[in-house]
Formats: sequence, structure tokens, C-alpha cells
Amino acid sequence: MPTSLPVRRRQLLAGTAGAIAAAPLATWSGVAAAQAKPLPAYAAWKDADSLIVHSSSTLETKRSAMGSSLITPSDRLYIRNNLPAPPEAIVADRDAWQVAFDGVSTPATLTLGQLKAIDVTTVATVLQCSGNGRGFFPHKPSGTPWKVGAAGCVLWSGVPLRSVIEALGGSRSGMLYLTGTGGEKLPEGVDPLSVVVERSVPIAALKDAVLAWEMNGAPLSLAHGGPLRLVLPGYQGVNNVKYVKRISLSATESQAKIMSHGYRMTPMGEKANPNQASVLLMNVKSWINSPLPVEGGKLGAGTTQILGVAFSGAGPIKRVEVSVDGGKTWRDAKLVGPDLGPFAWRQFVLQANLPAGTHVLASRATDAAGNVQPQQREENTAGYGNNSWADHSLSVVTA
Ligand SMILES: Nc1nc2c(c(=O)[nH]1)N[C@H]1C(S)=C(S)[C@@H](COP(=O)(O)O)O[C@H]1N2
Ligand SMILES: [Mo]
Repeated sequence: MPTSLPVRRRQLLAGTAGAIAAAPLATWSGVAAAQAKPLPAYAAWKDADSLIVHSSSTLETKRSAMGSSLITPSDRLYIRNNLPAPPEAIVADRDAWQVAFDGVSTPATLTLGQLKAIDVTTVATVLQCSGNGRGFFPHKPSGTPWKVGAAGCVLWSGVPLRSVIEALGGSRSGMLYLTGTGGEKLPEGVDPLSVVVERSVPIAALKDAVLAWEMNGAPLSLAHGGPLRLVLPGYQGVNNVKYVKRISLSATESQAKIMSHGYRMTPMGEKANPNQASVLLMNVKSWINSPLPVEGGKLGAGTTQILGVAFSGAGPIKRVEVSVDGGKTWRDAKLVGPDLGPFAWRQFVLQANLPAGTHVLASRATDAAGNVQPQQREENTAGYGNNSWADHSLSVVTA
């Protein structure tokens, strides 16, 4: 069983082997194994020990599996599918995948093979579901109760979308939106607009948009949108359309339900409608990944490295502060590791002395645009955009 060994080892190291560590390993493993759902077939290659399987279409990275080396390994990255994933057959002949382009001077359908001949770039981005942190909303919104693990930082390679648009003669005039359409086969007998994954973002997003065929140095997996995905750096996960089959520059937003009524910042007690803010750029956010509380145990008191990640859709991270007293006092953490650009997350570390007792650890990020991570979440019906530092704080016990 995945977590029992490390937990047990940490407790032993801390010299506080308690009830859990004393329990026969077989019993403990059996209980946890019975609770864990298996990986779905399209994601069978994932590292089960690092993931919480909420359902076959929602897999979350464990906070303890976020690592401390910037890039999220592909086999630990979360998955979120609104529709069943397409068949594996679509990644059998990758270069034959077709994408239709319109809203340009010369509308055309291009194959992935042709797109590869136009231009190439690489970008590191945080991919985060807008529902990440929903699990901290007290009103228990419907949807997956993600904590921190519907997010990762990954490297994408592909063609800059603006190079493709230029190759097709440029945008037609008056186009205000960039719309991507997912390539899932839609269920029969329902209005396609009610189910299609199609998202529009302001056309300014074209500046950084990439049509990506590689993730973390390997051909893009079906699970993450292979053979080709629209990557919109800085934008919430849903806008990063997987298995993209159509790119449209348009004067109006998509009429798809996922755009008009889905992913809206709907005030409490109201119904979703197209006048409410859509989930677009990510807000400034950070959280601590280590140390984590030990279930039923204690951490060793003394010098501790407090580390985590920070990012913002509005610009690079300027500063991260860490508190060990629940936000009463703050100290500047160090930003460490390579800076992979404004769309990647930054790692931060603060060395702190944690004497025996209970400590509430929190982190608060500030971006270059001056946005400061707030103490409180913005309440909304569906539980989007939670960047509250208080919600993401951790209570650890040391001895
Ligand atoms: N075609 C398509 N694209 C999609 C989705 C989807 O269901 N279908 N889900 C979106 C949502 S809600 C999120 S959070 C991200 C998840 O990306 P991942 O599964 O690669 O982690 O993809 C987005 N793009
Ligand atoms: Mo999402």
C-alpha cells in the first residue's frame, strides 16, 4: 500500500511511533487498498500511489506527491474529463490528426504533420482546474472536492498558435475571441451544444497560445489531450482544450453550455448566467507541500524547511511570505529552482524552527502586477477560484 510505509517511516524517524505504526502492516494495507478506486484504463500508466481517484474522469495528485522539483511528472499529474476520453485510436497515427481553422483570411484544415512544419516552441505552464480548492468551501459545492491536487506544472512543446494564424493569412477583422473545440465523440440524441467542450477566451490570449503535441518531453498522452491540445498559458484548466479539432477566431463567444452557463463565478443563491464572470485567468495562489501533518502522529521538532509552490495568471511571482502562526506574522520565503517563465510556478522555501507544539503554516503569494493572495476565498456556487491562504494552511504537530 502506497502511503503506509512513508508515514510509518516518518513517525519512526520522529521517534513517535504511535498506534498506526504499531498496527500490523498487512491489516493497515488491506484497509487502504479496499478504499482506493483503481485507475481507469486510459490512465493505467499513471502512478497510482501518487493519486486520489475520485472517479474514472477525476484524478487528483496527492499533496504529499507534489514533489520538490518544479515539474510535475506526467504520471502524477491530475486528470479532469467532462466527457469520456476518446478512444486510444486517435493517438495511433498522430500526424494524421486534423484541426479546422476559421475566422482567418484563408480558412483551412491542417494535419498535425503540417502544423509541425510551421513553427515550434516550448512553454512551461501551471495547469490547474478552476475547481482546485473546492474541497475547502464550507457549502460543499457539487463537483469534485479537490484540495490542492488538481494542478501541476508541466512543459509543453508545439506550434505557437499565432504562427499558424499568420500562415493562414491572419485574423479576419473584428474577431474578439479565440475558441477551441474538443474532439470527443458526442453522445447521440442530445443537443451538441449542451455537451461539447468548447471554450472562448479573449483574442489577446493568442499571444501566448500553443498547439501542443508534447508534454514533459514525451508525445502528449490521450489522457492529457493527445494528439494535440490547445494550451493557454495563465488560463484556468478548462480553457486548455484537449484533443482540439477546431480553432475559431470569432466576434462572439461560443454558445456551448460549458461556456454560457458552465464555469461562471455565480454568486451564492443565484443561477449561472452568461453575464457572470467566466473562469479565465488564474488568480494568484500558493500553498505549502511540506511538511504535511502526519495522521495520528507528530513531526520532529526543530529546524524545518517549509516548501511549496506559487503562481499567478496575471504575471510572474514577486514574493512569497510564510507564516508559522496562522497568519499573525509573516516572513519572506526564498524563491528557489529555475525560473521557467511567468506561466510556470515558482518553488519557495523558508527555513523555520518549529519547537514542540502545534503550528499553523500558511503561505501568501504576491505577483508582479501587485495582486496579493487573499485570506478568504470568494464565495461562489460552484466553488471556483479558491486562492484563500487560510483555506490552504496546515496545522502540524511537532514533538
Ligand atoms: N476536450 C476536452 N478538453 C478539456 C476537458 C475535457 O473534458 N475535454 N476538461 C478541461 C478541464 S475542466 C480541465 S481542468 C483540464 C484538465 O486537464 P488534464 O486532464 O490534462 O489534467 O482540461 C480541460 N480541457
Ligand atoms: Mo477543470
